[in-house]
Amino acid sequence: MTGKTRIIVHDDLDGAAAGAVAVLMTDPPKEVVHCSYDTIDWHVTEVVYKSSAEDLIIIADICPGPDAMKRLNALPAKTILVDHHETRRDLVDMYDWAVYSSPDCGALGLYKELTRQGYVLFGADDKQKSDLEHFLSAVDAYDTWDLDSPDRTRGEWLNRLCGFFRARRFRRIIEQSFGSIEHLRMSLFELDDVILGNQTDYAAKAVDRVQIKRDGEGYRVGLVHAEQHRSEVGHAILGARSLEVDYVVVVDWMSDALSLRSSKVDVGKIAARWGGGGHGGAAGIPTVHQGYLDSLEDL
Ligand SMILES: [Mn+2]
Repeated sequence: MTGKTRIIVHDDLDGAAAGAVAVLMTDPPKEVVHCSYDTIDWHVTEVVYKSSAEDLIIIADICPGPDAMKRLNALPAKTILVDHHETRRDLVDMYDWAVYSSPDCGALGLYKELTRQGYVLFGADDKQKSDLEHFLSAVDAYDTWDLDSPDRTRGEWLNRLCGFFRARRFRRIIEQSFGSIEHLRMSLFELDDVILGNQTDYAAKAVDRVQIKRDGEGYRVGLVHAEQHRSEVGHAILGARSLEVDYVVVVDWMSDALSLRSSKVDVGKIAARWGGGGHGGAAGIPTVHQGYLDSLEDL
């Protein structure tokens, strides 16, 4: 009887990608756990308890603490750990089944290590293999802050996608598509429900952190930083009666933009004065105009 592949990965984009790599390159049956540093030792303890000598244990983009590493080392089951986090490098270096993959991210490091050990992408054609490699390169550019990489923008987009889907569901999408960009674009259509739910939560949280300012013309301004759902955030703040703002400014440093929204004041005119434009109710200043932000006074 053959054993089970037990996979433990970090619960972020790199971990989800590493989980997909592990699933695509190993034999069934498989079990995948996504975890954080708070829960990794607990999950490893459980795997240690449940595993048999025939199992293959794969841990990637995260490393458990010293006691859990000792317990893994004492197991008869084959274990492969790949991590790139500097903080646990000494621990990783203590065991010959553990690989410190930096400068490669966890997922790319795992892909290279499994390949080195003779594992293959089972049943994948050339396009699927190259899709996965391109996908891993984008994950790597994002996760290791490689700002010069041509894949960096794609990596940022993948990270947002992973945030919407959550790591487990995103991993499954990668397993089905080998990270193909066409398929990932299609997956956006499945996102409506997830996004609508997330937007509402996100906008409600933005209301809690809004700062009230006064602009040069004496208007009461609700200022908030938000990288997503700018319109929903704007509407939520305008609708919050207790804030009584004349207009809202959503600052998005990711895209260097200020979004202005109002139902009382002509924000198009205000934006135009600072090099932007738009309509009475919705306007934008296309690059973050420090002059405008500096002109605001605390209330
Ligand atoms: Mn990572």
